Amino acid sequence: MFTDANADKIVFLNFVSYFDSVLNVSAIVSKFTSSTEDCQFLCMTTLNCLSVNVAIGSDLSEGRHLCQLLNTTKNSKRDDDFKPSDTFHHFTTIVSPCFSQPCQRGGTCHQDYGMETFTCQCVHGREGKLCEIGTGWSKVNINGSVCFGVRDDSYGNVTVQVTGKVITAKLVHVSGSVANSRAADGGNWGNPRSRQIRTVITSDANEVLLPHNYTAYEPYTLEGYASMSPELVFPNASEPASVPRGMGFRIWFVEDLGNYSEQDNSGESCVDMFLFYV
Ligand SMILES: [Ca+2]
Ligand SMILES: [Ca+2]
Repeated sequence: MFTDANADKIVFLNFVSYFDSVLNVSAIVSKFTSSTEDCQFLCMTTLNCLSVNVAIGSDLSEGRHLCQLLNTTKNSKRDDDFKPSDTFHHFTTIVSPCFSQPCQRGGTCHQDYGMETFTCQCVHGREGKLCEIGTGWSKVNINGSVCFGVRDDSYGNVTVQVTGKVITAKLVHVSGSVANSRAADGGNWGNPRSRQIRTVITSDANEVLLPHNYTAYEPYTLEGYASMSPELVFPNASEPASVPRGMGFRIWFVEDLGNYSEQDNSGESCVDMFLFYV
């Protein structure tokens, strides 16, 4: 819990609190809950719930508080629907724009709760609203990690956010594992007992881009890395390539890409993909 910088509101989880206030509209659901947090949780798990009124006083027999789930917010209603109250506190959900991690290249997102906007605090050498200007690693998948499977064309999709010149890419393992046969254990990028790597990056036309000079759809070795490495950093290209916003990349397990020996595979790995801008 922390206090909003510009108001006397207190932010708990992703709710803004308005004590001794009520939004006087019809509830989509009214229930008794044991605490304000339980009421907020009920709202978060109820479709269309955008705010709640929670009774200050409890039901004397049960010790529970009336919880009204509302499908609107004070900002979307007439002013006279939102009023001081002796009997209710009001809490409004905020959909934080920081949840989608908009700040690139290690920038830190700061939510402005009053305005429901954000600012990016960029690391040294980066600038721009999203820290998109400057050189260095930039995460391409900004809405959570990207997962790829091992059979039936279950590649992972990544879309470029920032136009620029790129010299290489890296994949950082986040979760999961992939196995290339029933007998093999799962690894980050392939069989953990092998140095060989079975994960590649292609264009959205399935042309293999990384590793470079890769033609057969086969496991490969990458100097300094193996199938359990936490990340794969591909060697720099001989010269930078132009990468436009909107360009698609795919992350593939090689047997799935080559359509061989894929039906005995299992698992899924989830990764972050970064491009190095120059
Ligand atoms: Ca396939
Ligand atoms: Ca196989």
